[in-house]
Amino acid sequence: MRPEFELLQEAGRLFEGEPRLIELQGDNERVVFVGDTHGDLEASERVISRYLVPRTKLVFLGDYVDRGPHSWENIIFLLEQKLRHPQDLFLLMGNHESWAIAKFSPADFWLGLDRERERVYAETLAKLPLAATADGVIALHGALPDVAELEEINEIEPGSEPWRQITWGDWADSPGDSLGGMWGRPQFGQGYFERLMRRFGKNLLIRSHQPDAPQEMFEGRCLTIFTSSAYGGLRAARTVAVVPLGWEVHSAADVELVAI
Ligand SMILES: [Mn+2]
Repeated sequence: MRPEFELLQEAGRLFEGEPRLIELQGDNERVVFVGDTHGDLEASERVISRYLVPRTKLVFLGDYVDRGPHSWENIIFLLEQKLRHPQDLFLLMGNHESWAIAKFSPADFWLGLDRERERVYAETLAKLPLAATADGVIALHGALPDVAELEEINEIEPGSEPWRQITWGDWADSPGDSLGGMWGRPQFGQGYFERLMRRFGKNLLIRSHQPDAPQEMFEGRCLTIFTSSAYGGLRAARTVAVVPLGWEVHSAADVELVAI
């Protein structure tokens, strides 16, 4: 048990030193975005072995635990990789990492922990960054936060409305702005999407979270990917999005989707 707590403590310190908005620039060739892995350890291992290479950054879009059979192994593996390669790999927060803020279901990973481990995991994962950006791309778990400017993502407090929009937000392939939503999952339409993307000066949103969403919405500018076999059915294919850096990405057409 001791090494597990040390790993969590060390990872927590690392996340405290990261901004909530990760800005990827500089001498990088590409960014690889990874959708929900949800207890699919094999998916995470494959991504790391293929893409943890020079001049490539890796961004995981959240939801590492619950649903799949290897939640514990998956989150431990990812935290170890993060500690070993802190500048090359980034772990964003999904709704399944926010147990400290609000309870949800299914939560097989969280409900299987004893009190002390539940507390330490919840506190550690509540420190994760919320979004990443590179050139024309913004990436996060669910929907865009209604903040005045991109940099304000750094000030978002877990539990606030913008936090809920990022970690729990859904998109509907329809016009309209804020469409309500149910069970704490706010839902947004194209009007909201266009308004926020213009405000942030971004062209393409890459996100995960919503298994019933079309892979592309809003003229290919909202791309939803999954990297877990845990959903089964239509979402069983494990896909990552490879985004070239150094030129302006306009839509999903500029992104390479790779099955892993
Ligand atoms: Mn999710």
